[in-house]
Amino acid sequence: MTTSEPERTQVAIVGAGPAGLLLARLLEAAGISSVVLEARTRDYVERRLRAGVLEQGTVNCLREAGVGDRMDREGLVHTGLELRFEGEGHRIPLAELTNGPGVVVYGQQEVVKDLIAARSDSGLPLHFEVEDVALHDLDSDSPRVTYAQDGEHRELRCDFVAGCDGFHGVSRASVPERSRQIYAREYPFAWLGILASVAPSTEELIYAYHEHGFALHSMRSPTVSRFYLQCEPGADLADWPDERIWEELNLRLSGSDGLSIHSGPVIEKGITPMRSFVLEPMQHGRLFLAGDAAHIVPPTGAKGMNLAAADVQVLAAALGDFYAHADEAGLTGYSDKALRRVWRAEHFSWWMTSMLHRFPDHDGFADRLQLSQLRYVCSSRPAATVLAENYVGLEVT
Ligand code: RFL
Ligand code: PHB
Repeated sequence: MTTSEPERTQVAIVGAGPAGLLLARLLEAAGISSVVLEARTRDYVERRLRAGVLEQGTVNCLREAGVGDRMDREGLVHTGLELRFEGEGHRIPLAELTNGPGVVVYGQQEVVKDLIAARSDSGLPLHFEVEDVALHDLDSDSPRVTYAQDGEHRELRCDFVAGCDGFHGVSRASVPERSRQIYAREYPFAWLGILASVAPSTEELIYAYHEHGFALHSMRSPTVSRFYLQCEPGADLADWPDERIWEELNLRLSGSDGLSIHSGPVIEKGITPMRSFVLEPMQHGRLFLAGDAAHIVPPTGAKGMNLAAADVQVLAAALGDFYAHADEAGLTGYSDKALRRVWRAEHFSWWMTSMLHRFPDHDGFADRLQLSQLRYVCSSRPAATVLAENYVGLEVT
């Protein structure tokens, strides 16, 4: 393999998910150079089906970054959501309870497509299909990232490395064990998710608690629906033919109001493990971790992508202060500031997950506690407001 001349940039960004791409865009606006390195192909990254709910803070950030036009045209504004239990739906009026606009349902891969298109229009470096990414000299003022591309060894010299490479990336592993703490929980269930080309059977998202387990009805457009079912952690897709999925969705989501789920061709199917995970601090020397590289939440609170966007807003502002005013306070405080929001989201996501899923040790006592909690959230305005303000996204101080 040949070795090319080292490349130089201010911030090396590892990973082109929402965290890495949005950081690159925010740095571009601040006049800070960056190179983004991504292990997968552009096509793979643009098709990877994941989150769907954007908090207002994320929506505003995408707009201000000049990548909100298609989201504003195609995103679905939701002013409420439904909690369903004992076969009855209960609406939580998110917008009314928070005096705000609610949330926007717009697929993560659409956000990613918009950010990649903007990066490519600006003609700035974003390298796909890089291999063997390794981080070096993170304790010095001039860290390096080495990688391989197109049969060549390459080296990227920089001032800072942003580790935005998700839960399975290399950045987190570059933080020495002695310098970090990990806080984690595995949940004893997983989510089976499908995307189907069928009109949604509801206008707003439905989160359902049912004796067979949790179910969620979400959507992507007037003709595409997204559903999730709680399943065994080691579930095999082969045991979940489409008919079984539709049957189970109908069972868990239907009720006395006559709601029934329209079925249609399943475009995609996958199983997602459920875990909570936080690494502290989110920094080591000149390496700053953001998004899933530093933390995971179970998807019940719809928080993962929003946290990734919040992290990089804090990081971009801190890097802006460093380059514009030689002010390091933002970088020094990055981890503490980001972690305050992370832990709020960790708690909310754990709470939603605990309230809505069936646990293996489920008994009559647990059932009555869960139902009582659900009834309380749906009947007390202050309790509903707790759910609503966390769901649409809090100002965390
Ligand atoms: P990503 O999206 O995983 O991107 C990381 C990128 O890094 C690349 N990479 C590498 N690149 C170079 N070198 C390496 N060694 C590399 N290793 C990895 C990867 O290929 C990838 O492109 O992390 P990021 O940017 O931090 O974004 C986080 C979000 O993707 C994630 O939190 C959300 O999808 C979570 N999530 C949800 N979040 C929400 O805000 N709202 C939701 O409604 C929501 N629903 C969900 C979700 C996640 C789900 N799954 C599948 C886990 C629903 C589901 C089912
Ligand atoms: C989704 O539409 O994919 C989605 C919505 C809400 C969640 C999780 C995922 O809590």
